[in-house]
Amino acid sequence: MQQLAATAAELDFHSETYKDAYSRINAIVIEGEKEAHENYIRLAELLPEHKEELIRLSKMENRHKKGFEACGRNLQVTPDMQFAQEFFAKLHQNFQKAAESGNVVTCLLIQSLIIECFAIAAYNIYIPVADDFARKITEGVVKDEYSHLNFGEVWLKEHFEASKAELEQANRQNLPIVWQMLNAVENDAHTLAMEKEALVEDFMIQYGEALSNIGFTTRDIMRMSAYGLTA
Ligand code: Y39
Ligand code: FE
Ligand code: FE
Ligand code: FE
Repeated sequence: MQQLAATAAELDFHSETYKDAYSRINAIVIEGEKEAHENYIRLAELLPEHKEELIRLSKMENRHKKGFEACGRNLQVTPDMQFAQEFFAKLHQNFQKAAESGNVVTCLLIQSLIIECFAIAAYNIYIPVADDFARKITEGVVKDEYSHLNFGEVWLKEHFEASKAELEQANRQNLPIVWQMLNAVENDAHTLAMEKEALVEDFMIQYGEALSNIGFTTRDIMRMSAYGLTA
């Protein structure tokens, strides 16, 4: 805590170094929110009995996107959207493939568990080191992300026995991608005073709790968490 505060106090939000790193992190967040918006619309088609709620979540993601675009403008940073699209490409592809095949369990694991836990970890770690404008926006957003994670948890808990095998397979395929993404952003995150170790720790806590709420045993969670740790 002491160390984090010292690092945060040294941040110059208007320095070229900070703004350069922000052009990629801000773009990742904007692209992530945009894809989340589209993913919840797709999920609404796949789960017509939850259409209204999923469309409501998709609209929240669109508001998040606008909020983070304002954060970039506030610092006079142009987001590097090309970088961000590449950053999300693998998860994006896997979501599209699953949606085309009607594998709703995989879609939920990718968006509502993995991406939401990634967002919650990143936003929790960002809030104490953000500029005042971005902090207020991010505090509002992170509350919504918990409700998105909750949607996935509740649905998967209700369909646990029928979903278990697909969840294990989707975890094995997609968790390693998260570690690759964290590695790709480690240096820029560090420039913003967000440490990779803290991001990994927060992600694993959220994701492990989610798997537990859905019905996995501690033993299952340990085994599933080990995938891709060396990516
Ligand atoms: O559900 C959501 O709103 C998720 C799309 C947003 C993802 C944000 C991903 C943030 C990763 C940032 C990495 C910074 C170190
Ligand atoms: Fe969001
Ligand atoms: Fe979300
Ligand atoms: Fe450091």
